[in-house]
Parts: sequence; structure tokens; C-alpha cells
Amino acid sequence: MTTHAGFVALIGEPNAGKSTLLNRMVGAKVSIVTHKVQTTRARVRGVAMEGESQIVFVDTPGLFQPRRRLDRAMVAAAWGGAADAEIVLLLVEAHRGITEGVERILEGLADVAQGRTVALVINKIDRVQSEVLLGLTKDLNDRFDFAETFLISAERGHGVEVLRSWLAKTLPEGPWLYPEDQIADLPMRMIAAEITREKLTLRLHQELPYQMTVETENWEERKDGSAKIDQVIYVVRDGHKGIVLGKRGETIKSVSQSSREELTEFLGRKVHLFLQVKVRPNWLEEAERYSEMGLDFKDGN
Ligand SMILES: Nc1nc2c(ncn2[C@@H]2O[C@H](COP(=O)(O)OP(=O)(O)OP(=O)(O)O)[C@@H](O)[C@H]2O)c(=O)[nH]1
Ligand SMILES: [Mg+2]
Repeated sequence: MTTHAGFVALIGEPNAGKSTLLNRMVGAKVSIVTHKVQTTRARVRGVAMEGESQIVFVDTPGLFQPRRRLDRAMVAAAWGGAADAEIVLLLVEAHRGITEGVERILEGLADVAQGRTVALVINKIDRVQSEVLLGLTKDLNDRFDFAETFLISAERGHGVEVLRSWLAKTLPEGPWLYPEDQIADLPMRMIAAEITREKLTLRLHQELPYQMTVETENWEERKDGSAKIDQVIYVVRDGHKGIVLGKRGETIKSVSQSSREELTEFLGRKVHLFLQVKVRPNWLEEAERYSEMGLDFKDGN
């Protein structure tokens, strides 16, 4: 049996649908998804099997013009993901077309393209008339020498099978990189923190999601088979703490409930989830917070 295996990096602007595509390819929710930009903060790997091929998808934070230290670390993680992959997929949103952000990514792509295959994935085709796609495909291919172009809807699944078979046959021959039944490589405590962060991001408005982080502090396996999970939500201001808690604690209660439900489903057993909100004005400048998120904390950041 000749096996194929390798890394496929998903890059693109924030909100392009990278995490949605990863989850669809893997067939499970490995990376969190929201309608807001900058949801994914670190690299998340998900493994998909296709015949004799093992495709390891690397979801990355969106590429945008970074301002803060966290932004820079996220963008560095995204380009790093591309540089480590055999195949790079650039996701572009069909209805937004060639934005300034896409232009900038195309410029950066020239560097990482060396020695790897770069393909174009136009996503969210469900949002446009099909005539638009022909022009967009041409314009993008005029700007960069893509190996292939795929038109997909990650959310609805259109075009995803064609993309998957192409990846399977394009990846180099080689032994599988993960056990056949493994779908993700994030530690459970990190996945659990991400699930809570997703629920918070969906509930909170404006800048708050970008100024908060979630960490799993303690994980206890109980004799009755259930898991007790303690998590901390770090915010930068007292006022933010009040917003996260909500009136009479309603916000945190509903976040806790939806996170616990998803964790229960994910783990297949009972979960006791305890959330605590802590004000930590400087968390965005603390090395430990970055390592908890799976990001590099460097002087240059
Ligand atoms: N209509 C439509 N919406 C989609 C499609 N794919 C993803 N979305 C939506 O686009 C939004 C962003 O999706 P994500 O998967 O979180 O995007 P992302 O590229 O991972 O975003 P960041 O992590 O912020 O970089 C979500 O609301 C998705 O439901 C699609 O094919 N069609
Ligand atoms: Mg994402």
C-alpha cells in the first residue's frame, strides 16, 4: 500500500471560513467558529483520512494588519503554518472578492510559495451568483500562479469532496503522521477553553472578545466517570468583568450552560464546569497567557 501524508495550511483573511472548512474536512468540530473576525488565535490541526492519504489540515488565525502584540503573534502563527505545510490553500470570500487584505496576502504569499503547492479556494459561493465566480477566478489567477482553483461552500459542503480528493492525490508519498483514528492534536484542556471562548465571543459585543482569554486551570476525573473542569476568564478591566457576568450573573450562566452542553457532547460524559472571571489588566503582555493559547511570545512580537 502506498500511503500519502502531509500538512495542508488554510490561510486567508479573518472570517474567510478556514475553521469551518477544517471542521467539515475532519467531520467534527475541532476549531471554533463565530461570525466575528479573529476567532482563531493559534494553529489548530485536524486530521482527515481519504483512501490511503492522511491529510493534516492546519487551521490558522486570519491574516490582517496587526496592531497589538497578540495580533502580531497570531499573524506570525498563520504565516508559520503556511511555511510548515506541503500545500497552502488561500481562502477568499466569494462575495467580498479581492479586498485590500487579500492583496496584501497575495504579496506575502510569494515568499511562502517557494517549494510548496499553493491553491486557491473561493469560499461562500452560496452567497453569490455563479457569474461572479468566473471573473473572480480569473482576476485572482492573473495575480498569482495558483496550482488549482476550487469553488466551495465550506458551510454547505459544496465542492468540498473535489478539493479533498485533489489534496489526497497531491500530497507526497509517505507514512501517516498520526494514528488513523486521531482527529485533532490540541490538548483537551485547550479544546475545552476554546469552546468556552466561542460561547463568550458569541454573547459579547464589540471589542470585548478581543480583550479576553480563557484558560482551563484544573481538570479532575471523578470516580463516577464525570469530569470537573475549572476555567478562568481573564479580562482587562473591572467593567468587562461586569459585562461578562451580566445582570444577576445571567450572561456567565448562559455561557456556562452552552459550553457545558458542548463539552458533554464532545467528551461523551457528564461535565461539571466552573467559570471564574478575573481582572488582569496586563494579560495581553504576559508570556504565560501566550503559551496557554499555543502562541509564541517573542521580543519582536
Ligand atoms: N454563507 C456562508 N458562510 C460561511 C461559509 N463558510 C463559513 N461561513 C461563515 O463565516 C463565518 C466565519 O467562519 P470561520 O470558519 O470562523 O472563519 P475563519 O476564517 O476561521 O475566521 P478567523 O478564525 O476569524 O480567521 C461564520 O459565521 C461561518 O458560519 C460558507 O460557505 N457560506
Ligand atoms: Mg478560524
